[in-house]
Amino acid sequence: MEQFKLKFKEQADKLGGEIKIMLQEHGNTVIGETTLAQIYQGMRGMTALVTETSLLDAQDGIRFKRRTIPELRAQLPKAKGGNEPLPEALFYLMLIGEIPTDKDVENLSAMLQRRSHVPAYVFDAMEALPEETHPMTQFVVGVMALQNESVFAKRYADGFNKKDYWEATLEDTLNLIARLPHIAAFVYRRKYKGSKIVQPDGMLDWAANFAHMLGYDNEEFKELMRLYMVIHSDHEGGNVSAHATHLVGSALSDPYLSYAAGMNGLAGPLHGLANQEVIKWIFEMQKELKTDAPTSEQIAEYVKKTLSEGKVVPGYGHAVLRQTDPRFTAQMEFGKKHMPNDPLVNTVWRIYETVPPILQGLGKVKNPWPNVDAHSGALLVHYGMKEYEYYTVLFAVSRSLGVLSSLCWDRALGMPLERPKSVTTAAVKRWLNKEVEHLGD
Ligand code: HAX
Repeated sequence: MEQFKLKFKEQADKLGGEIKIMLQEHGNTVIGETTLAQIYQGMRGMTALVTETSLLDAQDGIRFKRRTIPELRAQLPKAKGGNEPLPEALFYLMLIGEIPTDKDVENLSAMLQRRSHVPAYVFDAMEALPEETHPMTQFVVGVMALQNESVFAKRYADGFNKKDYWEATLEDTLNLIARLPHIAAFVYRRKYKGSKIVQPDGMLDWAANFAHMLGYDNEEFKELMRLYMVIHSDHEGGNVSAHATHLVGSALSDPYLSYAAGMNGLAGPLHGLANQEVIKWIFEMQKELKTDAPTSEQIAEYVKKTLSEGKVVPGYGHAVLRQTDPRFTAQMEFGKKHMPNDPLVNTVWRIYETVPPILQGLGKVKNPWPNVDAHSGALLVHYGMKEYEYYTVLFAVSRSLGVLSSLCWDRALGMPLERPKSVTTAAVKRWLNKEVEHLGD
């Protein structure tokens, strides 16, 4: 068995043993209360899941093994001549729990390269869709077609020992992560570049090869892809894409089925699709105001109009964060370094000065600050990628690193089927009226 797999198994066995003892000693310890409002209002603030890959703090943002985004940018290995962290290194950190050496990352990149072949029937399945089909739908159809290759599904059908679930899940995870950039690049080249497919370059790291297959060989764009793939990878377990992947995986649906489910959630405008909505909204503002550099006053007016039409300001707000998202800040730093005078990027920064006080003034928005999606599109447009409907596919490729790592942990730790209790409003009323002793009776 590959060294990487053995290392993961070692970590998982160690943690599994610790959890067993912890549950023996503290299994009945109460961790909090649940309010009626919480079950009606999206379960905000309810601790109900265990996710090993990352932990979100409302003020400091996401941490991976206790490391913040700025720390990851400083500590994770880089490509030769590059300054941004390699996503393979973060994947290693999420599974093995330590910062890999340059050699570890090289081995992992090579392992992904070896697994990256996508069978022709997958592209045929995507080709069967009308070209105007949304890129996220095309992408998920590609993933679903590839499910035929699932090692987990095959071994389960043959009847395998539950002790081996983790290995088949990791096998599928590595294969899927290796192949996703090909599927994603195919969607882009098919829909926007007359189906002129760019062949992979086996000498490049995972993110740079993805940039290359998309048709962007600019070194700066490759750096952007490395950063992009790192910062979008994971955001603890309760967000829609991570939670959906985990939930579907808990039925022992294989990693292809589980990841596809998560990505269907990512394709919602309140989640990952917000990145396309942000740029669409800015383009529409520029068109309406007949300028590509709107002033703060003009932006403020436009924001108020958006709100008056009963719409949200895309890229702002968060269910957990209560500060500017460090993933926004990382992209702002990238912009300041590589394109400080770009008009669209400057507009994003002017929006950042303008929107928070307006949202604060509404008195109901819990977090008026920008999230990751407020910035990403402007950086992509700078390098020529203006096809904003495609942006969520980039997010999806990155998110595979986090949600699939989590799935490996789920199976290695023997996580069971997820099945919370639900109630009807009639049952709630009966309970409030003291007609029954327990909620749900
Ligand atoms: N613009 C206008 N109103 C907003 C708002 C925004 N950006 N953010 C929140 N609100 C409103 C909510 O719609 C809600 O209004 P109602 O009570 O009238 O329904 C109220 O403020 C309270 O919401 P909240 O508690 O602050 O926020 P939620 O936890 O319910 O929702 C969302 C979090 C991210 C969904 C929300 O802030 C939003 O819709 N933002 C815009 C879309 C967006 O950027 N999504 C991407 C989020 C990050 C992510 O997952 N990326 O993938």
